[in-house]
This record gives sequence, structure tokens and C-alpha cells, in this order.
Amino acid sequence: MAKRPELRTHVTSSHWGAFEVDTLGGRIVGTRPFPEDPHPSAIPDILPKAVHHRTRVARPAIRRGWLESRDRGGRGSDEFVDLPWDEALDIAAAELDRVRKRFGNEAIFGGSYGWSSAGRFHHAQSQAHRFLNTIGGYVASFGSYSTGCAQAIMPHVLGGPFLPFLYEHQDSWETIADHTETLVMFGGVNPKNAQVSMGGITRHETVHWFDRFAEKGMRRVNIAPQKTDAPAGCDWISVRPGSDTALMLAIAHVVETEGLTDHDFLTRCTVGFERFRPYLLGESDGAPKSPEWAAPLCGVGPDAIRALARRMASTRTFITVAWSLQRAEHGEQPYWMSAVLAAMLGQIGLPGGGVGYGYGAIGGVGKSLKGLTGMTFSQGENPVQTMIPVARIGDMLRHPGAFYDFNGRRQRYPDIRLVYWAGGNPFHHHQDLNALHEAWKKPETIIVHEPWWTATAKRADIVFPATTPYEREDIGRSNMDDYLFYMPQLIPPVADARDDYEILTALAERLGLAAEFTEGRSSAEWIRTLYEGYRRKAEGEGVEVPDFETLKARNWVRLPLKTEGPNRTLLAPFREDPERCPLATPSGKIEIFSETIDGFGYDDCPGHPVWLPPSEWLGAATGAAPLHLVSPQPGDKLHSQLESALADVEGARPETIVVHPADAAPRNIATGDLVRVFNARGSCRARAMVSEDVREGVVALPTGAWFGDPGGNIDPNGNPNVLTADIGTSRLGQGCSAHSALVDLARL
Ligand SMILES: Nc1nc2c(c(=O)[nH]1)N[C@H]1C(S)=C(S)[C@@H](COP(=O)(O)OP(=O)(O)OC[C@H]3O[C@@H](n4cnc5c(=O)[nH]c(N)nc54)[C@H](O)[C@@H]3O)O[C@H]1N2
Ligand SMILES: Nc1nc2c(c(=O)[nH]1)N[C@H]1C(S)=C(S)[C@@H](COP(=O)(O)OP(=O)(O)OC[C@H]3O[C@@H](n4cnc5c(=O)[nH]c(N)nc54)[C@H](O)[C@@H]3O)O[C@H]1N2
Ligand SMILES: [Mo]
Repeated sequence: MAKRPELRTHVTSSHWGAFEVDTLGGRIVGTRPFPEDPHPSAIPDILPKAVHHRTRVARPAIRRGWLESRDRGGRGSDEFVDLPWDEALDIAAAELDRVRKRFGNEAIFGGSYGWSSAGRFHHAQSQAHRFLNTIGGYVASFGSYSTGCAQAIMPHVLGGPFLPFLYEHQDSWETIADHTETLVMFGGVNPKNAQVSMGGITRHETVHWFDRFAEKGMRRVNIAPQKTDAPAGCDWISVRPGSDTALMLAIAHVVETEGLTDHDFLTRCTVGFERFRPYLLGESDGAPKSPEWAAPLCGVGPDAIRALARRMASTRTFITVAWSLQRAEHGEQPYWMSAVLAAMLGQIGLPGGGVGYGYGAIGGVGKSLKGLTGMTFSQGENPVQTMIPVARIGDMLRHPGAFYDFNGRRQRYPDIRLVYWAGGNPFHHHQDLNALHEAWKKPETIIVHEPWWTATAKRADIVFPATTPYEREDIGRSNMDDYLFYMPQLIPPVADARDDYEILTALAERLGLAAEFTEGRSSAEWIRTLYEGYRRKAEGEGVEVPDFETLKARNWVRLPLKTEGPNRTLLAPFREDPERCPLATPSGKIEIFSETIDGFGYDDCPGHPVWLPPSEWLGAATGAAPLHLVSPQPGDKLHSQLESALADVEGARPETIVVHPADAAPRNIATGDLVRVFNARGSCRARAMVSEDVREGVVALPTGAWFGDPGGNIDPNGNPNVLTADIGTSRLGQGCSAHSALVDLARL
């Protein structure tokens, strides 16, 4: 008699939190919130449909044009031929070998940017990097789409590296709750974004903290083009996108001219105010950066600016800056200027005062936990030195051999023949996708590992079907979370999918490098080895972690990491004694003027923060492109993940664009109408939502709809990256400039 399938329930972890999963007969049939999560995300609801979706890559597939004639032009339109694993692996290994022997490993681009899935071992990007290092190296990428620009500029200002500031040192939510009187949030603190955190976030607490702030009577000011960029109940100062630096300068101008600057702090803890002050007061360029100067630029009235500046100077004020502000042309400036403004207010290093970055951008920022690192699968050493800033991939493909500037260095783009991608979706994440579609024709070969037929998989030559985390075992753990998970294999691999590790091991075998790649260990052995290493390290730091079998039996545990708690304050020891605890800047102090940056001679990022209008913003609006497009992260998912099943829901696609009534009326657009969003770079469909929650002149279309139609035609699903510009933030940061784009709308 056949055994009746049994309903089983386990907990797993993900970038959007932990959740319970029901499986039955090898399928995921339901999910439920994790009981200890006070504000669980609804993102997993769609998982049962997405994991078993018809858009899963079932078998290894090779693009017909490439297979038959090594064609490059049919990427995105050609059909694919399914091949048995062995044959597809043979072809891919031979191609990797051909390219590295003929052109050298510098012809392989393996940056492989993307969030992939949570799980400490099966992290596709790290796996691909280790494999490519094993076979002689690859061109890597620096930074992230998230914070690439900040990672370049902030070490010059506060000493680096930037990310540990964010994740380990910034004021905790407790500190802010206890001390802050005025919370000034440039770009808001967005609860929809705090749903996710790389590697996992078990307790979603952002909304709870804002309730507490409200109860304590903290003044919360959301300075953003959308009211919804901060939790309900905050004051909303609606600002023009791309203009925050002008607003910050005007606040600084009031502070300085009304005698509110903390000169003692500037003298003790900063350098270069005397070089910046003439610019602020207009002595060097004839334009005092007064509220009257800033008002027409940023769209905030002079009285409101003065009132805010006086309040900031007279109360304990914490300035937060969203990552979105540096994902824009000249994104270096608001980041630098916010630190300068906080320094002038003299509250850096005081609990609940000063400045912090990326609160709410991911749920882990602000959590006060003992940072416990470890369980990292080594990527090995990359013998190839060439590296590009991550968002410059389009330029690299278009201009092999060309020189470009990056953070004081003059570098040359390599000549890429083969692109290897596992765990990312560049045809979701990159800007100006029609241009990328063209540039993507340059490499001879493109190899992608993907669970789903994304726009990137469709534009590859060789596609290997990858498992999702539900089809393999792993450990779930993030430095910004105090839970630890055994992530069981919940279902067998869907169709012929294999783990990234298995795929790469099979390729390494064919290249005679299996022993180097695997060190003789299976996935299960690696997971246990990494875990034991972590456990020993944790014990060394006084944190007890269960042994592997115990964790496996228990599924999850909460670790006693909540120790630093209430007093975590950024730069407190430095403020206390800047000579004894200097910053890692050249002067050891906060650099209001940077000799280093000045020495680079960049007109798009000079020696102190300045107002530099972006090429596309409302101040440069034209009849053809009168509206500013912001393209925030989607609230209902992570980037382009789970999109296949979300898009199935009746009416869900194209994606929703938020439009102000004053912009909708003259275009005869009402909520629910289909519209065309367009500019000279491309166009997409979207569904209008008319709302006063967005600033007039601004439209908001989230990222993540799968890019559909190649070429300059209309993208049917609403991917904003057909509209965004593929330009660096500046020669210093070379980050992505997604939030700087002008567009128009028309009813379809
Ligand atoms: N216009 C605009 N564009 C933006 C942004 C913006 O604000 N505006 N934001 C940018 C930012 S900050 C980011 S971080 C990027 C995000 O861009 P990405 O990180 O590239 O986006 P994801 O959709 O998360 O891509 C991850 C891919 O990995 C696949 N995957 C998941 N698990 C596995 C696995 O185990 N193995 C393999 N092989 N694959 C797996 C998923 O199916 C998915 O296709 O987008 C950027 N793009
Ligand atoms: N649900 C969900 N959460 C996510 C993600 C996801 O895909 N889904 N992605 C995660 C990732 S990878 C990242 S990097 C973070 C990103 O975190 P952020 O960078 O903070 O997020 P965004 O959603 O790009 O932008 C937030 C808001 O900034 C505002 N904004 C845009 N330009 C400007 C400006 O010039 N000035 C001001 N003042 N405001 C501006 C927009 O109105 C936008 O809604 O989010 C993370 N969280
Ligand atoms: Mo990001």
C-alpha cells in the first residue's frame, strides 16, 4: 500500500525573516509567521506558488543560436535547447577553459552581484567567486548597488570602512528612544524596507520603535518625496528628489549665521571648517546658501527651513539619511553634508545625537546586538587584480580598454569575453536596461545559474537550474540578528535543479580542480565544518551555541546577544578624546574639507560638500520629461524575487506607479488606469495610483517587475530600469544613479 503523504511543518529563515513552512508530498503547501516575530512580513505568503511555478528552470538549457553558431545577437529572443546535465557541464567547462587559456582570466567577469538567498553555505555569489578563484581568477566588482557611493565617500569623511559603522557602531534604536528629541530623516525610515535584511531578520521591530518614539513625544520629521517613506504620524516635509544637499546647506547656513554652531566641537573633532565656511556663506561664490537660496531648489519654504534649523540646534537631534539619497547622481554630497551638518550641531558622539545612515533600509540597522561573525565559506584569493565599481558593468562591456576615474585612481576597463552570474538579476537591478541589452551582446559567452527564468536567464547562453533554499539544508544566521536556524531541506529539488555548489563542483572536476574547490568536502560536511568553527568562535566570546545535532533537532534557537543595549552611540569614545581615539581619516578627525579628495581634482566631487544639481531632477525638467521618477524597493517582495507568482495575480501587472493628483488631472489619469511611462531611454507600462502621498511633480514606480520586451519597445510589466540612467554618481563613488531620472506619463 502506498504511504500517504504526511503534512510536515518546519521553520526556515530568509532575507525577509523566519517563517513556518508546511510541506506535503514533496511540495510546499503553506507558510505561517514565525511566532516570535512581532511584525512578520507577508512576503512568504506567495512562496508555495513561486517555488513550484511554471517559470522554474527545469533542466540545463543552452540557447540555440549560441549552441549552433556561437551567435551573440539572439540573447533575449532565442529559444533554448534542454540538455542532459553532463553534456551541458562539458560544454560550459570547455568554454571556461577556452576563454581562460586564450584570453586569460581577466576576460572573465564574475562580479555576480545580487542578493541570492539566505543561508550561510549555499550563497550563490560566494560559491561562484570561490570557483572562479580556483580556476585562476576573475574580474570582480567593488561595493554594492545599495551603498556603493557611500562606501567610497564616507571613509574620507569619518574614516572607514563604512559598513561596520552602519551595522556595529551607529546609535541603537534604544539609544535613540532614550535620548533623541528630534529625529530628522532624510529619505525617511521606511517600514516596508525594514522587512528585509541580508541573511535574515527574525524580529521586525521598526514599527514598534516608532510607536515608542511617538509615545515619548519625540518629534519625527520625514524629509522625502513620499509621505509613506516614514511610519504614519511623522511630520512630512515634502522635498524635491536630488535636492537634499541644498536643504542641508540652508539648515547649516541658519545654524552658522544665528550663532548656533558648536565651534568647540568643530575645533576638537573636525578639520576644514574654515575652508567650507566661505562657500556656505557665499563669500567664495557670491551665493550665500541661505533658506531663500535653497527654497526654490528643494521646494521647502524658507520659514520651514529656519524653524527646523533652530529646533535641530536647540534639541537633541539625530539626523538619519536613507541609502536612496546616495543612489543618485552626486549622491556623495548629501552623505558628506549630513555629517558636516551634524558636526556643526556638535552632537556627534552624544547618545541620540549626531548622524546615522540607512535606518529602516534593512531591518538590522539599529539593532543593538553583540556582533558575532563567522560561518563564512572562504572565497579564496583572486589572482586577477582588475575590479570595477559594481554599477559600472554597462560601461565595462561597452568600452573595453577605456580609462575611467574611481576614487582617486585611474583605471582601465577589461575586455570581457565571458560573463558568469549566480544569485543576481542584472536585468532587474541595472540602470538603462535597453542599453544593457545592447552591451550584453558583446561577450562571447554568458553562463547563469538561476532557479527561475528571469530576464537575465533568458539572456544567457548556458543556464543551469539552481535549487532554492527550501530544496537543500543550510544554516541561517546574520550578524544583525540574534536567532540561529537550522534550515532543513523541506522538499526535493524541483525538476532537475542542483545546488550551486554541486554545479560548480562538477565544473571544477572537468577542469581538474575539484580537490582545490571542494577540499574533499560535500555540502553536508562543509555545513558542519563551518558550523563547528562558528561554535568554537562563539564560545571564545562567551556565547553558548548548541552543537549541530541539537540545533538540527530544535530547528532554531535565540542566542544571548542582546548585551550592548541602551548605550550604543556612534563615535562616543572619539568625541570623548579625539587624540586618544582618532578616526581612520588622514587627520584623525571628521573631515569637513578633505585634502585627499581635493587632490583628486574632480569637479563632480570637490574638496568639501557642495550643491551640484543632478543632470536629471525637477530643476532640469523639460516639456518632454517633466516628472521626477523615483524607483524605490518593492513593498511586497525582495527585488525581483518571487515575481513570477506575484505577477500571476489578476491585475498585479503592470506594476503600480504613484502619481500626484495635480499631475494626473491634466493627463486625464485616474487610479487603476494603465499608463505609459517614458523618456528618451525607454518606456514601460504601469498602473496608476493617484495619491497626495507623493510630492507634485514626482512619480514612484517600484523596482522588481521582470523586464520583458527587449529593444526600445514598451516594457509590459513596469520595470523602472528601462527609464533610469546608467551613469556613475561621480568620479569618486561611481555608484548607481537609479533615483535621478526624468520621465513623462500618458494614459494608454
Ligand atoms: N531603479 C532602481 N534599480 C535598482 C535599485 C533602485 O533603488 N532603483 N536598487 C538596487 C539595489 S540597492 C539592489 S541591492 C539591486 C538588487 O538586485 P539583485 O540582488 O540582482 O535582485 P534579486 O532579484 O534579489 O536577484 C537575485 C537573483 O538570485 C536568484 N537566486 C535566489 N536564490 C538563489 C540561489 O540559491 N542560487 C542561484 N543561483 N540563484 C538564486 C533569484 O531568483 C534572483 O533572480 O537592485 C538595484 N537596482
Ligand atoms: N520590501 C523590501 N525591502 C527592501 C528591499 C526590497 O527589495 N524589498 N531591498 C533592500 C535593499 S537591497 C536596499 S539597498 C534597501 C534600500 O533602502 P533605501 O535606499 O532607503 O530604499 P528606496 O526604497 O530605494 O528609497 C526609499 C525612499 O527614498 C525616497 N527618495 C528617493 N530619492 C530621494 C531623494 O533624493 N531625497 C529624499 N529625501 N528621498 C528620496 C523615495 O521616495 C523612496 O521611497 O532596501 C532593502 N529593503
Ligand atoms: Mo540594495
